[in-house]
Amino acid sequence: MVVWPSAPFTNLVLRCTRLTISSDMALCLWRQTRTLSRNDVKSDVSFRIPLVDFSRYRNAASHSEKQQTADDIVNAFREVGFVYLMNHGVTDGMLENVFGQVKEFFRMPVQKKDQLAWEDPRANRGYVRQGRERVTQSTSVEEIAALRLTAPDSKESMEIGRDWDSVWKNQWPKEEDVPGFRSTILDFFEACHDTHTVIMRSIALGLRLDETFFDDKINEQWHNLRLLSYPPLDADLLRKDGQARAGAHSDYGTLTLLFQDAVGGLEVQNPHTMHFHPATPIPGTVVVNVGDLLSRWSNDTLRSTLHRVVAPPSYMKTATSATGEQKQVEIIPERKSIAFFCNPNFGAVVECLPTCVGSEGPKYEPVQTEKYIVGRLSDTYF
Ligand SMILES: O=C(O)CCC(=O)C(=O)O
Repeated sequence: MVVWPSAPFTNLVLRCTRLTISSDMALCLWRQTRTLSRNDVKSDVSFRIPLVDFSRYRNAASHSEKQQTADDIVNAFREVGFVYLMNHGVTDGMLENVFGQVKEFFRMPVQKKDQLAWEDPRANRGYVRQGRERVTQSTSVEEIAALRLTAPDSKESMEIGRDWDSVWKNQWPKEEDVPGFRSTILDFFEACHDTHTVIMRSIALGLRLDETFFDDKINEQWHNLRLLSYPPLDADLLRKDGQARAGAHSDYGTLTLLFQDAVGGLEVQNPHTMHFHPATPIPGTVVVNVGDLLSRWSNDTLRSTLHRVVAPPSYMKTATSATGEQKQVEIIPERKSIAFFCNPNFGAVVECLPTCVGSEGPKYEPVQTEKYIVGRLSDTYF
Protein backbone atom coordinates (compact mmCIF):
# COMPACT_ATOMS: atom_id res chain seq x y z
CA MET A 1 0.00 0.00 0.00
CA VAL A 2 1.72 3.13 -1.19
CA VAL A 3 0.89 6.77 -0.76
CA TRP A 4 2.59 9.26 -3.04
CA PRO A 5 2.94 12.58 -1.28
CA SER A 6 4.60 15.49 -3.03
CA ALA A 7 5.13 19.20 -2.83
CA PRO A 8 3.38 21.35 -3.75
CA PHE A 9 0.63 20.54 -1.35
CA THR A 10 -2.07 20.80 -4.02
CA ASN A 11 -0.49 17.89 -5.87
CA LEU A 12 -0.90 15.55 -2.95
CA VAL A 13 -2.16 12.32 -4.43
CA LEU A 14 -3.25 9.59 -2.10
CA ARG A 15 -3.69 6.06 -3.24
CA CYS A 16 -5.31 3.17 -1.45
CA THR A 17 -5.19 4.60 2.04
CA ARG A 18 -6.02 7.66 4.10
CA LEU A 19 -3.37 10.03 5.34
CA THR A 20 -4.22 12.65 7.90
CA ILE A 21 -2.46 15.93 7.23
CA SER A 22 -1.82 17.92 10.37
CA SER A 23 -1.61 21.71 10.40
CA ASP A 24 2.18 21.42 10.95
CA MET A 25 2.54 19.37 7.83
CA ALA A 26 0.31 21.67 5.81
CA LEU A 27 2.34 24.69 6.95
CA CYS A 28 5.53 22.92 6.06
CA LEU A 29 4.30 21.97 2.61
CA TRP A 30 3.05 25.51 2.02
CA ARG A 31 6.43 26.94 3.01
CA GLN A 32 8.19 24.52 0.70
CA THR A 33 6.19 25.81 -2.24
CA ARG A 34 7.37 29.35 -1.56
CA THR A 35 11.06 28.59 -1.65
CA LEU A 36 11.61 26.52 -4.76
CA SER A 37 13.70 29.21 -6.34
CA ARG A 38 17.01 27.36 -6.75
CA ASN A 39 17.94 26.67 -10.36
CA ASP A 40 18.18 22.92 -9.99
CA VAL A 41 14.96 22.52 -8.02
CA LYS A 42 12.25 21.85 -10.57
CA SER A 43 8.82 20.39 -10.21
CA ASP A 44 8.99 17.15 -12.18
CA VAL A 45 5.31 16.45 -11.79
CA SER A 46 5.83 12.71 -11.85
CA PHE A 47 8.49 12.67 -9.11
CA ARG A 48 7.28 11.27 -5.80
CA ILE A 49 8.89 9.78 -2.75
CA PRO A 50 6.45 6.96 -1.95
CA LEU A 51 4.97 6.60 1.52
CA VAL A 52 4.47 3.05 2.80
CA ASP A 53 2.58 1.99 5.94
CA PHE A 54 5.13 -0.39 7.46
CA SER A 55 2.59 -1.92 9.86
CA ARG A 56 1.38 -3.80 6.80
CA TYR A 57 4.68 -5.65 6.86
CA ARG A 58 5.24 -5.90 10.61
CA ASN A 59 1.66 -7.00 11.38
CA ALA A 60 0.64 -8.38 8.00
CA ALA A 61 -2.67 -10.26 8.05
CA SER A 62 -1.49 -12.60 5.30
CA HIS A 63 1.63 -13.58 3.41
CA SER A 64 0.38 -11.78 0.34
CA GLU A 65 -0.03 -8.52 2.29
CA LYS A 66 3.53 -8.92 3.58
CA GLN A 67 4.89 -9.66 0.12
CA GLN A 68 2.96 -6.71 -1.39
CA THR A 69 4.39 -4.31 1.21
CA ALA A 70 7.90 -5.69 0.64
CA ASP A 71 7.43 -5.19 -3.10
CA ASP A 72 6.25 -1.59 -2.54
CA ILE A 73 9.40 -0.83 -0.55
CA VAL A 74 11.72 -2.47 -3.07
CA ASN A 75 9.98 -0.67 -5.94
CA ALA A 76 10.45 2.67 -4.18
CA PHE A 77 14.15 1.87 -3.78
CA ARG A 78 14.44 0.77 -7.43
CA GLU A 79 12.81 3.95 -8.73
CA VAL A 80 13.77 6.70 -6.29
CA GLY A 81 16.09 5.20 -3.66
CA PHE A 82 13.97 6.85 -0.96
CA VAL A 83 10.75 5.99 0.88
CA TYR A 84 8.76 7.48 3.76
CA LEU A 85 7.75 4.78 6.27
CA MET A 86 4.96 5.27 8.77
CA ASN A 87 4.48 2.89 11.73
CA HIS A 88 8.19 2.16 11.50
CA GLY A 89 8.64 0.92 15.05
CA VAL A 90 10.32 3.86 16.82
CA THR A 91 7.61 5.39 18.99
CA ASP A 92 6.65 9.10 18.96
CA GLY A 93 7.40 9.24 22.69
CA MET A 94 10.93 7.96 22.19
CA LEU A 95 11.53 10.43 19.33
CA GLU A 96 10.28 13.34 21.39
CA ASN A 97 12.72 12.41 24.17
CA VAL A 98 15.61 11.96 21.78
CA PHE A 99 15.04 15.32 20.05
CA GLY A 100 14.86 16.95 23.51
CA GLN A 101 18.23 15.41 24.44
CA VAL A 102 19.73 16.45 21.11
CA LYS A 103 18.77 20.07 21.78
CA GLU A 104 20.31 19.91 25.27
CA PHE A 105 23.50 18.40 23.91
CA PHE A 106 24.09 21.08 21.29
CA ARG A 107 23.24 23.81 23.80
CA MET A 108 26.46 22.95 25.70
CA PRO A 109 29.30 25.47 25.32
CA VAL A 110 31.52 24.69 22.35
CA GLN A 111 34.57 24.16 24.65
CA LYS A 112 32.74 21.28 26.34
CA LYS A 113 31.68 19.81 23.02
CA ASP A 114 35.23 20.12 21.68
CA GLN A 115 36.46 17.94 24.54
CA LEU A 116 34.48 15.13 22.89
CA ALA A 117 36.04 15.74 19.45
CA TRP A 118 35.85 13.19 16.63
CA GLU A 119 39.35 11.82 16.05
CA ASP A 120 39.57 8.84 13.77
CA PRO A 121 37.54 7.47 10.80
CA ARG A 122 37.93 3.94 12.17
CA ALA A 123 36.21 5.05 15.38
CA ASN A 124 33.83 7.54 13.74
CA ARG A 125 32.71 8.71 17.16
CA GLY A 126 32.55 12.11 18.80
CA TYR A 127 31.70 15.73 18.21
CA VAL A 128 32.28 17.32 14.81
CA ARG A 129 32.30 21.10 14.95
CA GLN A 130 31.17 23.28 12.03
CA GLY A 131 33.43 23.07 8.98
CA ARG A 132 35.17 19.76 9.77
CA GLU A 133 33.11 17.60 7.48
CA ARG A 134 32.30 18.37 3.86
CA VAL A 135 30.07 15.67 2.42
CA THR A 136 30.52 15.29 -1.32
CA GLN A 137 30.80 12.65 -4.01
CA SER A 138 34.39 13.71 -4.73
CA THR A 139 37.20 11.42 -3.60
CA SER A 140 39.96 13.88 -4.45
CA VAL A 141 41.65 15.10 -1.26
CA GLU A 142 42.52 18.47 -2.89
CA GLU A 143 38.99 19.00 -4.22
CA ILE A 144 37.41 18.22 -0.85
CA ALA A 145 39.84 20.56 0.95
CA ALA A 146 38.96 23.36 -1.50
CA LEU A 147 35.24 22.76 -0.98
CA ARG A 148 35.72 22.97 2.77
CA LEU A 149 37.29 26.40 2.38
CA THR A 150 34.85 27.86 -0.13
CA ALA A 151 31.58 26.10 0.71
CA PRO A 152 31.80 24.27 4.05
CA ASP A 153 28.84 22.34 5.41
CA SER A 154 27.00 24.60 7.85
CA LYS A 155 26.31 22.09 10.57
CA GLU A 156 27.67 20.46 13.72
CA SER A 157 27.17 16.83 14.60
CA MET A 158 27.70 14.18 17.26
CA GLU A 159 28.62 10.68 16.06
CA ILE A 160 27.85 7.59 18.13
CA GLY A 161 28.64 3.93 17.51
CA ARG A 162 27.90 0.66 19.26
CA ASP A 163 28.70 1.22 22.90
CA TRP A 164 30.38 -2.07 23.78
CA ASP A 165 33.11 -1.95 21.14
CA SER A 166 36.38 -3.23 22.61
CA VAL A 167 38.56 -0.84 20.62
CA TRP A 168 36.56 2.34 19.98
CA LYS A 169 34.78 4.19 22.76
CA ASN A 170 31.85 6.56 22.46
CA GLN A 171 32.54 10.11 23.66
CA TRP A 172 29.76 10.73 26.16
CA PRO A 173 29.20 14.12 27.80
CA LYS A 174 29.27 14.15 31.60
CA GLU A 175 25.94 12.99 33.03
CA GLU A 176 25.52 16.28 34.93
CA ASP A 177 26.00 18.27 31.68
CA VAL A 178 23.18 16.50 29.80
CA PRO A 179 21.23 14.36 32.27
CA GLY A 180 19.74 11.23 30.70
CA PHE A 181 21.51 11.73 27.38
CA ARG A 182 23.49 8.49 27.35
CA SER A 183 20.66 6.14 28.34
CA THR A 184 18.12 7.81 26.02
CA ILE A 185 20.51 7.65 23.07
CA LEU A 186 21.47 4.02 23.73
CA ASP A 187 17.80 2.94 23.86
CA PHE A 188 17.21 4.81 20.62
CA PHE A 189 20.25 3.15 19.00
CA GLU A 190 18.79 -0.25 19.85
CA ALA A 191 15.33 0.70 18.51
CA CYS A 192 16.85 1.90 15.22
CA HIS A 193 18.89 -1.29 14.93
CA ASP A 194 15.69 -3.35 15.33
CA THR A 195 13.92 -1.24 12.71
CA HIS A 196 16.84 -1.69 10.31
CA THR A 197 16.71 -5.47 10.78
CA VAL A 198 13.02 -5.62 9.90
CA ILE A 199 13.32 -3.29 6.89
CA MET A 200 16.20 -5.44 5.58
CA ARG A 201 13.93 -8.51 5.94
CA SER A 202 11.34 -6.76 3.81
CA ILE A 203 14.02 -5.95 1.22
CA ALA A 204 15.16 -9.59 1.18
CA LEU A 205 11.58 -10.66 0.52
CA GLY A 206 11.13 -7.97 -2.14
CA LEU A 207 14.29 -9.18 -3.89
CA ARG A 208 13.01 -12.78 -3.76
CA LEU A 209 15.61 -13.90 -1.23
CA ASP A 210 14.92 -15.79 1.95
CA GLU A 211 13.40 -13.28 4.40
CA THR A 212 16.26 -13.78 6.90
CA PHE A 213 19.00 -13.60 4.26
CA PHE A 214 20.62 -10.46 5.74
CA ASP A 215 20.07 -11.30 9.43
CA ASP A 216 23.52 -12.75 10.21
CA LYS A 217 25.25 -10.12 8.05
CA ILE A 218 23.81 -7.08 9.86
CA ASN A 219 23.43 -8.24 13.47
CA GLU A 220 26.61 -6.81 15.03
CA GLN A 221 25.37 -3.20 15.07
CA TRP A 222 28.27 -1.52 13.25
CA HIS A 223 26.02 1.47 12.74
CA ASN A 224 26.66 5.18 13.08
CA LEU A 225 24.13 7.40 14.81
CA ARG A 226 24.56 11.03 13.81
CA LEU A 227 22.85 13.79 15.76
CA LEU A 228 22.73 16.93 13.64
CA SER A 229 22.30 20.58 14.44
CA TYR A 230 22.10 23.20 11.72
CA PRO A 231 22.46 26.60 13.37
CA PRO A 232 20.62 29.68 12.08
CA LEU A 233 22.48 31.18 9.13
CA ASP A 234 22.69 34.27 6.97
CA ALA A 235 20.08 33.55 4.29
CA ASP A 236 22.19 34.99 1.46
CA LEU A 237 25.22 32.90 2.41
CA LEU A 238 23.24 29.69 2.35
CA ARG A 239 21.78 30.51 -1.06
CA LYS A 240 25.17 31.23 -2.66
CA ASP A 241 26.07 28.64 -5.33
CA GLY A 242 27.65 25.58 -3.81
CA GLN A 243 26.66 26.48 -0.27
CA ALA A 244 24.54 24.03 1.64
CA ARG A 245 23.81 22.89 5.12
CA ALA A 246 25.06 19.55 3.79
CA GLY A 247 26.42 19.20 0.23
CA ALA A 248 25.00 16.69 -2.27
CA HIS A 249 26.14 13.19 -1.39
CA SER A 250 25.08 9.58 -1.15
CA ASP A 251 25.35 7.52 2.04
CA TYR A 252 27.79 4.67 2.48
CA GLY A 253 26.07 1.73 4.17
CA THR A 254 22.90 -0.33 3.73
CA LEU A 255 20.12 2.09 4.69
CA THR A 256 19.82 5.45 6.43
CA LEU A 257 16.92 6.19 8.76
CA LEU A 258 16.41 9.95 8.83
CA PHE A 259 14.27 11.59 11.48
CA GLN A 260 13.80 15.33 10.91
CA ASP A 261 12.04 18.16 12.71
CA ALA A 262 9.39 20.24 10.90
CA VAL A 263 11.81 22.85 9.48
CA GLY A 264 12.67 21.16 6.17
CA GLY A 265 15.56 21.65 3.74
CA LEU A 266 16.34 18.02 2.84
CA GLU A 267 16.28 17.57 -0.94
CA VAL A 268 16.48 14.39 -3.01
CA GLN A 269 17.70 14.15 -6.58
CA ASN A 270 15.33 12.74 -9.14
CA PRO A 271 17.66 10.12 -10.67
CA HIS A 272 15.89 10.42 -14.02
CA THR A 273 16.16 14.23 -14.47
CA MET A 274 18.88 15.18 -11.93
CA HIS A 275 16.61 17.86 -10.45
CA PHE A 276 16.47 18.13 -6.67
CA HIS A 277 13.13 17.91 -4.85
CA PRO A 278 12.18 18.71 -1.28
CA ALA A 279 11.74 15.68 0.97
CA THR A 280 9.13 17.48 3.00
CA PRO A 281 8.92 16.42 6.67
CA ILE A 282 5.81 14.30 7.22
CA PRO A 283 4.96 13.90 10.91
CA GLY A 284 5.03 10.30 12.14
CA THR A 285 7.25 9.06 9.32
CA VAL A 286 10.91 8.26 8.92
CA VAL A 287 12.70 8.93 5.63
CA VAL A 288 14.62 5.81 4.59
CA ASN A 289 17.19 5.75 1.80
CA VAL A 290 19.51 3.21 0.25
CA GLY A 291 23.27 3.59 0.80
CA ASP A 292 26.11 2.74 -1.58
CA LEU A 293 26.88 -0.68 -0.09
CA LEU A 294 23.31 -1.93 -0.43
CA SER A 295 23.19 -0.57 -3.96
CA ARG A 296 26.42 -2.44 -4.74
CA TRP A 297 25.11 -5.60 -3.00
CA SER A 298 22.04 -5.46 -5.26
CA ASN A 299 24.11 -4.83 -8.42
CA ASP A 300 22.50 -1.36 -8.64
CA THR A 301 18.97 -2.81 -8.60
CA LEU A 302 18.37 -0.55 -5.59
CA ARG A 303 19.43 3.07 -6.04
CA SER A 304 21.70 5.06 -3.76
CA THR A 305 20.38 8.52 -4.54
CA LEU A 306 22.08 11.89 -4.10
CA HIS A 307 20.59 14.17 -1.48
CA ARG A 308 21.55 17.39 0.29
CA VAL A 309 20.35 19.84 2.89
CA VAL A 310 19.79 23.40 1.67
CA ALA A 311 18.22 26.62 2.91
CA PRO A 312 14.95 25.56 4.46
CA PRO A 313 11.74 27.43 3.86
CA SER A 314 12.23 30.87 5.35
CA TYR A 315 9.88 33.60 6.46
CA MET A 316 10.09 37.38 6.83
CA LYS A 317 9.83 39.07 10.17
CA THR A 318 9.63 42.72 11.13
CA ALA A 319 12.51 43.63 13.44
CA THR A 320 12.78 46.88 15.40
CA SER A 321 16.25 48.40 15.86
CA ALA A 322 17.45 50.20 19.02
CA THR A 323 16.54 53.52 17.38
CA GLY A 324 12.99 52.35 16.74
CA GLU A 325 13.52 51.81 13.02
CA GLN A 326 11.57 48.87 11.59
CA LYS A 327 12.90 46.62 8.85
CA GLN A 328 12.11 43.25 7.29
CA VAL A 329 14.61 40.47 8.05
CA GLU A 330 14.69 37.00 6.58
CA ILE A 331 14.63 34.28 9.20
CA ILE A 332 16.16 30.89 8.45
CA PRO A 333 15.22 28.73 11.39
CA GLU A 334 17.70 26.38 13.01
CA ARG A 335 17.15 22.71 12.24
CA LYS A 336 17.72 19.43 14.06
CA SER A 337 17.79 16.01 12.45
CA ILE A 338 18.94 12.53 13.38
CA ALA A 339 20.49 10.18 10.84
CA PHE A 340 20.98 6.53 11.71
CA PHE A 341 23.45 5.19 9.15
CA CYS A 342 23.03 1.41 9.07
CA ASN A 343 25.93 -0.80 8.10
CA PRO A 344 26.53 -4.48 7.47
CA ASN A 345 28.84 -6.23 9.94
CA PHE A 346 32.34 -4.84 9.37
CA GLY A 347 33.62 -8.32 8.57
CA ALA A 348 30.84 -9.00 6.03
CA VAL A 349 31.86 -9.22 2.40
CA VAL A 350 29.41 -7.45 0.13
CA GLU A 351 29.11 -9.27 -3.17
CA CYS A 352 26.36 -9.39 -5.77
CA LEU A 353 23.16 -10.92 -4.37
CA PRO A 354 22.20 -14.18 -6.10
CA THR A 355 18.89 -12.76 -7.33
CA CYS A 356 20.47 -9.58 -8.75
CA VAL A 357 23.12 -11.04 -11.08
CA GLY A 358 21.03 -10.41 -14.24
CA SER A 359 22.21 -11.24 -17.74
CA GLU A 360 25.34 -9.07 -17.55
CA GLY A 361 26.72 -10.54 -14.32
CA PRO A 362 28.09 -8.69 -11.26
CA LYS A 363 29.20 -5.08 -11.90
CA TYR A 364 31.43 -4.84 -8.82
CA GLU A 365 34.19 -6.78 -7.14
CA PRO A 366 33.32 -8.13 -3.69
CA VAL A 367 34.33 -5.64 -0.98
CA GLN A 368 34.74 -5.98 2.75
CA THR A 369 32.45 -3.59 4.63
CA GLU A 370 35.07 -2.12 6.97
CA LYS A 371 37.50 -1.34 4.17
CA TYR A 372 34.79 0.40 2.18
CA ILE A 373 33.24 2.45 4.99
CA VAL A 374 36.50 3.56 6.61
CA GLY A 375 37.86 4.54 3.20
CA ARG A 376 34.84 6.77 2.48
CA LEU A 377 34.99 8.37 5.95
CA SER A 378 38.72 9.14 5.65
CA ASP A 379 37.99 11.17 2.51
CA THR A 380 35.34 13.46 3.97
CA TYR A 381 36.85 14.57 7.32
CA PHE A 382 40.00 16.37 8.31
O1 LIG B 1 19.91 16.33 7.97
C1 LIG B 1 19.45 15.73 7.02
O2 LIG B 1 18.28 15.85 6.66
C2 LIG B 1 20.32 14.81 6.18
C3 LIG B 1 21.67 14.58 6.75
C4 LIG B 1 22.56 13.82 5.84
O3 LIG B 1 22.21 13.52 4.72
C5 LIG B 1 23.89 13.42 6.30
O4 LIG B 1 24.33 13.86 7.37
O5 LIG B 1 24.55 12.63 5.58
